[in-house]
Amino acid sequence: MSEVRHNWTKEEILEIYNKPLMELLYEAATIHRKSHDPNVVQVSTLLSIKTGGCSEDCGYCPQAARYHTDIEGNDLMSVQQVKAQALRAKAGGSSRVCMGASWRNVKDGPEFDQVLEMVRTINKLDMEVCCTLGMVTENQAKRLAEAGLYAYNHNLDSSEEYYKEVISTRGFQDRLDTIDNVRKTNVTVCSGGIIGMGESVEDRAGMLVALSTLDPQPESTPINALVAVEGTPLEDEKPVEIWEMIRMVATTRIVLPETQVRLSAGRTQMSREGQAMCFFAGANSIFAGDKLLTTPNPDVNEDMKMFEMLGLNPQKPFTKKVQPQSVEAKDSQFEALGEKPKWTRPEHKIERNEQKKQEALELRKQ
Ligand code: SAM
Ligand code: DTB
Ligand code: SF4
Repeated sequence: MSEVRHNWTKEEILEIYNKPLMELLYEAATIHRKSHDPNVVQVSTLLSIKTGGCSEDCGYCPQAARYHTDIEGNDLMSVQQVKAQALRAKAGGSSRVCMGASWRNVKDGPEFDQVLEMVRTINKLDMEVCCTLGMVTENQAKRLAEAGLYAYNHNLDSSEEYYKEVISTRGFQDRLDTIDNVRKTNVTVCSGGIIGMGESVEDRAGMLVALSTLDPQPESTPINALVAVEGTPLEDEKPVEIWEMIRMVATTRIVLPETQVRLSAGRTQMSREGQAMCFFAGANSIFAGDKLLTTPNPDVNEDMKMFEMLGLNPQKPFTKKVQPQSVEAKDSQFEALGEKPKWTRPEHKIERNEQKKQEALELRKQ
């Protein structure tokens, strides 16, 4: 086991990030081996259970209704559809299903009840269940836990400073508050961010300060490379260089030694060699399946060939933590409180988000 520190400074993290690469890799790989089997990689399958039409202005996101992207929107999937997809994912070697919804926050009501039923259904297939549904209250987090949720994904996305340059419709503190609410249950926390949004290396270090200060630290940390989607404010950002991804993964591994570092969005741009270096640097999880939420991901068969070539084995479900029990809806201890959300809406202006919204309005008039 490695010592877990919650007092990393930005300067210390920058020093790690900027080390000569061979030293950085050696240090990260050494720490990795203290807490993890270097030949085991956890495989999650993403499932977009409700797609597009989102009220938020996240500058990276093709699902924000205000931008003009050509994704296909969908209402909430049925429990049966979700079960069929989960069985497919299981057959393909995934130990976890991560259900994403294009919501700002969870609202009590029939749709949330349906999501709780999806959680029960997948847990009964003996797979780890993760949800990423936006902000949640303590009561909602408890209801998800009671249904058998294993993990909740809620990314900090960037440093607190750069967050304001990307999103104006919700605040960084709201993200921390949601993570806090999840922490009041036995659901594990999955939180990470995105690189390649035009942020500085200082911002990347700032995000890692915020993640490492969480006590306990997140059980899993996705590192996404921006998928620059046409029509979003970040459409023109340059692709992340593989070296930046490797440095970010290695630094995350050193600063969050026990977390499962997930190589997330952006793998279609990465060679096998590049991904192998990320695994060496401490990445030990991926999203598998030919689609992320709305954008492409490498083919599952190609991923399995890569695993074989590198001698990697998919992690068995519930290796890190025991399977939660699902309480049936009729036996639930909790009721929907119908709380009025207390989440903030800072609504400062972000020039490029405003511009893309205007362009979308013009395009819709045509
Ligand atoms: N609506 C919920 C929320 O924002 O928390 C859950 C779904 S949201 C799509 C989940 C995460 O996906 C975001 O926090 C962001 O980190 C990541 N993401 C979204 N679009 C992305 C993109 N174009 N490239 C990389 N990561 C992206
Ligand atoms: C995370 O950190 N990355 C995933 C998952 N958590 C929900 C989402 C990536 C989305 C990439 C863009 C898309 O496919 O829409
Ligand atoms: Fe909505 Fe989540 Fe996309 Fe932001 S990241 S626009 S909250 S779906």
